[in-house]
Amino acid sequence: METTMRKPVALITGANGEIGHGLLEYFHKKGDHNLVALDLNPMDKQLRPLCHAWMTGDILDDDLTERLVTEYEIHAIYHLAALLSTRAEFAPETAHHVNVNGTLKLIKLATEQARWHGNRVKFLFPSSIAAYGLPDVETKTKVGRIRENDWNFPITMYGCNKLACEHLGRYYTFNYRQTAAKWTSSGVDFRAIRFPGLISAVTLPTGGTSDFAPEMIHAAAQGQPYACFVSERARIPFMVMPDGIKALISLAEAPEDRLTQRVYNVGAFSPTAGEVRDYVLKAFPKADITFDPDPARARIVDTWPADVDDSPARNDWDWQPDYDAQRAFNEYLVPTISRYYKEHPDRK
Ligand code: AKB
Repeated sequence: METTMRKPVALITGANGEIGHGLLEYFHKKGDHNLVALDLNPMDKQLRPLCHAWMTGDILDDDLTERLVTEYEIHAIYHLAALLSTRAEFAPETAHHVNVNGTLKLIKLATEQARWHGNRVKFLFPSSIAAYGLPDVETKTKVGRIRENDWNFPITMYGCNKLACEHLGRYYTFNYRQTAAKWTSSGVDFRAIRFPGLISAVTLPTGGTSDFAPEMIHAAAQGQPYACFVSERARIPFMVMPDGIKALISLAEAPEDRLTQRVYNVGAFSPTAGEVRDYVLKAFPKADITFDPDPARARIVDTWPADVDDSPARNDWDWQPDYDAQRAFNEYLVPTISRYYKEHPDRK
């Protein structure tokens, strides 16, 4: 007998990216395979067995999302697809279209899904420290760790997009169609994390401005020279990918009545680019690392905070990173990257 039931799943967009890799591996280890992965490019062959299904296409393509909802009942969305900060500056309007209109479209899809199946749809959104904009390095140094509602004056299109999406998520969660005669919730339960620069031992980011740290480490592990595009003194917060995944999952699983806000900072460690170089040299003493700042990218990094105050995340959902800088390098980055390039000499 043919069934008209649709399969309940979680949707991951941008699933081929850095966070997508980590998230799919996390769910696989947990034994949860009810995932549909969506990406602009065909899914990485190694990730395909980790999900129930994968689709190739643009989140803005209506035919694709129509096809998606005819086959699946969506209960959670991890919306990772985005154009990162440096790439977005090359095509700001396209970035707005993908980053904001794409997110709005998926939030709307979440409201429709909630109406269909009667349950709220969790919408997990990776926001970024790019949502901040400090006016100059002097102020950045003086204010130190900053809270979510301070310094929300991004200078990049990507930062503007992230901030806009945070507001849209909050609006749909609390105020959607607030003037209706009989108000009902949109059914969307939006939650966002303002990620620092993320560093993975197995993937490299593309098009970001915090990319200098992962690029420096991966270049050293491959025995390649690296010219860093910010100065030695540039400081922003970073986090290794296992902590990034932990943060996303902890926020997704947090009881809603404990959430005092919908957008959270998370911190781990906050080195200067020079300190990242020192950690890399300790592990790879022959690494050839120089500094050749690119004025535009260096300026962007100078507007991002030196560190973040993540006390709301610590209080509301017990956030605590597993890795400080020392442990990140000694126990995760160096051993995993070294093993990775030994096992995948073709990726060099
Ligand atoms: C970028 O550099 O664009 C991202 C970010 C900090 O959100 N890694």
